Amino acid sequence: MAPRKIIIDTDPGQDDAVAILLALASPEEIEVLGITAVAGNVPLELTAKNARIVCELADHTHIPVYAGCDRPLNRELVTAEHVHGKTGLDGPVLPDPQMPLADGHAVDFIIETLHAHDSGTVTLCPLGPLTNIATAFQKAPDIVDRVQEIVLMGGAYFEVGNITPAAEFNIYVDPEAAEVVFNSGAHIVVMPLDVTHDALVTQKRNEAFRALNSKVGHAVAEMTDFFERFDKEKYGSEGAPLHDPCVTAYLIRPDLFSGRHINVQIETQSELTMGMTVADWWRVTKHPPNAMFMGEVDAEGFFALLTERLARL
Ligand SMILES: [Ca+2]
Repeated sequence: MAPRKIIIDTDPGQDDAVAILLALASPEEIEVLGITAVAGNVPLELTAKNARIVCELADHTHIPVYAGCDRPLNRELVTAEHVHGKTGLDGPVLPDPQMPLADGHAVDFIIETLHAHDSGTVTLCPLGPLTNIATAFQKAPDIVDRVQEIVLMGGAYFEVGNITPAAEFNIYVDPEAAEVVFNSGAHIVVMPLDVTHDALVTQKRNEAFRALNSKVGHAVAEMTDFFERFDKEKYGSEGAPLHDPCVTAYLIRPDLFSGRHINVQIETQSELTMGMTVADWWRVTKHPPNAMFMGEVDAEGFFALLTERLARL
């Protein structure tokens, strides 16, 4: 089978970095057409820089990296330096990128790419707030039907929230954009906190990255070491959750995940529960399903895949 063509829309972020590395390490299953940066974990200037740092870490400097929206559709940007550090990629010491940003805006790249390829052959992989994707859908509504699938990290149901008691960070930062995407009619697969909080980098899994004894292995071990501190304090968990790599792992091994095809609505009105993903897991409404909302991951299989693929870089 031909590899699946994807655009990674991202706000790196240590876990975004690992998600990108997993995709770049898997050319048989995944062809990365480009990477689009969005403001999220840290401001756009840093996410656009970090995306290039990651490409250079993997020696994939031919991948075009575009800068996108620098703030949510109609809100001030909320960032997460408290989790990811000042640069967004705190942990390893990595050189500033030499590769330039690609010319043009990320939103235009998304639109042009969907126009240039056969309908139904390009998958979007958002790993941050959905601002770039929603802006593209608003600017060129005809591209929605051309998207093969949107596989995104965002939201939560049973785990509820991580940035507020009710909301997950990516959706909270730009709930209006999330609403556009979830109501678009595109085929959506969601990796919520319910899944990603089971993808924990335990000490043993961190050591497996380090034992790769490569530039990439050491960098990933140091990145996950860094944001582990935060999660251990917050949740008392045995390691940091690797949120975003669940998206790229799904493209390679969908069988590692299971969930339900259900209706998911985004809260955009209440200040108390802003950005909540109201997921009809128990199917108590008659609202039609609009998303495959994942609930479980085979964590052992996920980390085995990740470690095996990172060894290739
Ligand atoms: Ca992210």
